[in-house]
Amino acid sequence: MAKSFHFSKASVLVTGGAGFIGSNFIHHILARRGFSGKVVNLDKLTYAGNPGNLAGARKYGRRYAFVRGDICDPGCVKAAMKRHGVNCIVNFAAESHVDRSIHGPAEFINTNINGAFVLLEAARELWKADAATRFHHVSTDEVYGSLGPKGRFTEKTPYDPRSPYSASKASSDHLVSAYSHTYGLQVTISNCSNNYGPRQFPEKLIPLMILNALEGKPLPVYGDGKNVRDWLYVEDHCDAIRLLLEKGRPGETYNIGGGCEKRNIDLVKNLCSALESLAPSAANAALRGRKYSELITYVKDRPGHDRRYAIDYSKIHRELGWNPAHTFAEGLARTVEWYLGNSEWIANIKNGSYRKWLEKNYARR
Ligand code: NAD
Ligand code: TDX
Repeated sequence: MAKSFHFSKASVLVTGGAGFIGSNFIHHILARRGFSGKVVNLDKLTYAGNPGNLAGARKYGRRYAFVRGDICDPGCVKAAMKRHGVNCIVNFAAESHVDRSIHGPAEFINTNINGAFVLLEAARELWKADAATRFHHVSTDEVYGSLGPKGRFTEKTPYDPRSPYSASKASSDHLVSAYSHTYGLQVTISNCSNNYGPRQFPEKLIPLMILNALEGKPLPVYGDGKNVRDWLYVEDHCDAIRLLLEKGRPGETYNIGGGCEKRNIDLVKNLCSALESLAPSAANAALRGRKYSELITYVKDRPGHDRRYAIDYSKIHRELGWNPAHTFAEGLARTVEWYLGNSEWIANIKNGSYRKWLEKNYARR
């Protein structure tokens, strides 16, 4: 008799679990009552992967394992799957920063497209032995392109990616979808809007602005600052992915969003206000008497900068009852508090000491 898939007991291969969303997802599911399965974190530890993001996961003993490896390496992927009896793959691993994709697209093509292909092939092999094997692909709203002043992206919006990053994510989405149609692999895809929260690498808008503000450095706003993003607290994204793994319909795509559209300039001003209440500029010597908002500096625009993103998440709400649980004000305050309380994490990134630790502990074989 064919096996059925139960996420609560699964052996889950999480790729890219040392990054921002992947690490939050691992903490989220391991801490959840009702999840008795196991997590295997397969991460290459690029500049964006930080083993410190999983500090605390050791307490789960044999229910958590880390494998340093590349999703583009079929041998490594298959060995990790076999060793840990994997029957569920959640693919977070990616090159994720749009600006980097503009300056150097090659690694985006490699990891985001070829890496997804390697994972799908490995999953197809597992699927021959266990047809219930599940594959969830984590993707972005950027595959849909740019919106005018009205409307929101639905799951039926045609793909129109505009940056090397979004084009590579769109390609991987198509591959995942093709493996469902062609081979009957049990896949789900989620396309999510901009995340923010603890452990985000300080190249992305919110953590970059927090760190610059605390050091009294300029807060660089691209172009006219009127580009709009739809912001979602990372914990809400993790909760949505878990629900999709528990109850999502295989073969389907689900949009996930915050229902929280903000112009970049307004967001940066909100952030300056949050910082004023949690770490007043008057008490920060680096500010030399200035308010955080006085650091805002308009700079040259990002090439091909998408104007507006907004997500219609009514499908996941209707089918699975999901809603974002955090308001933007709550999420932003928690985020600022996290960065204020984790100066060692920040210092390790700035001085690169975690890379030395990483090379010592995870030397390539
Ligand atoms: P991130 O850059 O913080 O983390 C990416 C992780 O992937 C890192 O730990 C890195 O070491 C790992 N990685 C990179 N290349 C690898 C490879 N070849 N093999 C194995 N591991 C590799 O990214 P993030 O912001 O956490 O995004 C995670 C996923 O979510 C990505 O697929 C991204 O496209 C998607 N997404 C992100 C957002 C967002 O706002 N950050 C929104 C929607 C979707
Ligand atoms: O210094 C900055 N100044 C600025 O004005 C930076 C880093 C960004 N911006 C703008 C560009 C965007 O309009 O802020 C907005 C957000 O920028 P990013 O944080 O770089 O995110 P974005 O390009 O929107 O992409 C993010 O959301 C979708 C993630 O990086 C992607 O991985 C995800 O798919």
